[in-house]
Amino acid sequence: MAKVQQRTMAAGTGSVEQFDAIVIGAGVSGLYQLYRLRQLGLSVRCFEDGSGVGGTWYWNRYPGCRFDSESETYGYSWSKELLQEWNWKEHFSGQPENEQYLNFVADKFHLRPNIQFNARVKSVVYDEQANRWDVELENGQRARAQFVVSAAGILSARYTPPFPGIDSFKGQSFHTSRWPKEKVDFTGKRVACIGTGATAVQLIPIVAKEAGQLTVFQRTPNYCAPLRNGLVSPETQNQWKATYDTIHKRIRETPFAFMHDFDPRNTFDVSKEERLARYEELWAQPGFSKWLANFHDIMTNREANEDFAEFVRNKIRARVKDPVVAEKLCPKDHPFGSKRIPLETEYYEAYNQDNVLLVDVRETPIEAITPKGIKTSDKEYEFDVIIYATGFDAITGALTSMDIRGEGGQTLKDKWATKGLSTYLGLQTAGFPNFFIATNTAFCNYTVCAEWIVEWITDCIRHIREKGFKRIAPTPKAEDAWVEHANELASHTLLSDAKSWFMGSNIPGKKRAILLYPNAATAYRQKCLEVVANGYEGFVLQ
Ligand code: NA7
Repeated sequence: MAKVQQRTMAAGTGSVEQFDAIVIGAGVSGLYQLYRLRQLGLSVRCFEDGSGVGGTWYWNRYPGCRFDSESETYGYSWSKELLQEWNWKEHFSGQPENEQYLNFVADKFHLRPNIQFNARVKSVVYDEQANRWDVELENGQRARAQFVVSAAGILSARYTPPFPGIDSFKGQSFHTSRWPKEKVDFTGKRVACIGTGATAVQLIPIVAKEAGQLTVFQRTPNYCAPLRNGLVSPETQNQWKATYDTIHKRIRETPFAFMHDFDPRNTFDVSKEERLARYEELWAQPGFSKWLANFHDIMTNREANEDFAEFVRNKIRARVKDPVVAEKLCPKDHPFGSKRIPLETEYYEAYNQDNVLLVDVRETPIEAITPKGIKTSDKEYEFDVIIYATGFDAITGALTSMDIRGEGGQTLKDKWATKGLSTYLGLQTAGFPNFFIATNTAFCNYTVCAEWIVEWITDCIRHIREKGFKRIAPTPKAEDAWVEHANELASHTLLSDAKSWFMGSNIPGKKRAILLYPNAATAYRQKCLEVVANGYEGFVLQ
């Protein structure tokens, strides 16, 4: 049974609720973390900024938002009952259904009583004497706990470029990750979309069908590959339900926790004809197979990568009628897969519509947002709606947007401003004892690694309590070695050849370093388990 929570009065500051643990965020990681900590017998409060559960699947309501992971691999694997009770409608499930799923989970496991909604965390401050974290919400409410787990997400701090005049626009404007709950009606409207990342690629074909005129402002074209979504037949649904054990076994063995595994051959081990046949075969398959089931040197050998990149460019050229537009849509300045591959449905066909215009902002940069629309170096475009599909301050942004202060009053923001993202295993950062990060920072099908991470943190907290320890934090030496190891691995891949959120280089001024552990998820998990087997090697337990 969870301990009864207590309230105390901190001198002159009003009521402070006391918990064993506080979880920040009620998305995929946060909901499971709450469930596991409660199961452990801890008193837990989850603070969630939104008015409902879902995290990414709560905030990103833009048209077309959906999984790029196969639905049967994205759902939680930790409850056999849940696996049998939930039916996925589509092979790559859409946002409304994903939000419903996470609501279903919250209800089924009675998680809501432990969640406070509309509760944005402002600060998280460590009291060294008491070994407790003081958490304060934007509304001034305060709570205190021995453990804090941030499940605030890797892609939740939105990024809007600071265009001059951005607040002067008289029409409607939306960032894709803060999309309104009410339907936005584009009928007959003049709409702008800034950005052509994975989000925009999902949104553009849908808005193009509705809007009077859609103008896409593109800085960097992406290698977009066909998603090949479809409805799940009752037979397939039943087959998944009968074989979830096999599905989960498989995704725990593949490098990135998808159903796909690399072809063990090198690209140039096979003849040109055979290679092309293999590319076509991959292209015809749904999901990330084109990336993650390709020849295994695709992300390490520049010529191999270029061979497939040109194949993708030819696919784009074949679909876009105007050769000038087609060429603008062909990426040439970064290797295939060095940025996240957007998966698309009728994306390239949108550019064949008379009401869709592509503006290359490398040729004519955006100079300002004006009351009427967008001014580039070439002309002023007038709009009724501007959509910012401009991405996120990934991984670090959700954490540095809170005032998190550890030992000696050091802020996480300052620590990472000078060092860049610095953690040990992505799970903790030195100087912030009992502060855990429950977000998946491996290259991994999100839920799969999030489950591992939540389970690792839960076991760690259990260990601390059972063995009579009070706190855990990594040593600076172990953390530095981990960061160096991750960057060393990245240097052997083509990942650093692109400006992307993987490298933090999508945000002006952000320190450039690999933000996701660039190794197989299986290797990441193995390392985390080894650390435990070696008595929490690299951590100090006191
Ligand atoms: P991304 O992939 O970071 O894409 C953001 C887009 O916004 C990208 O095309 C950027 O161009 C563009 N952008 C950003 N700043 C500007 C300025 N100043 N001018 C013009 N264009 C700009 O974010 P998404 O939301 O699409 O996807 C994020 C992840 O969510 C995705 O990888 C999935 O994992 C889910 P750039 O490429 O930087 O030239």
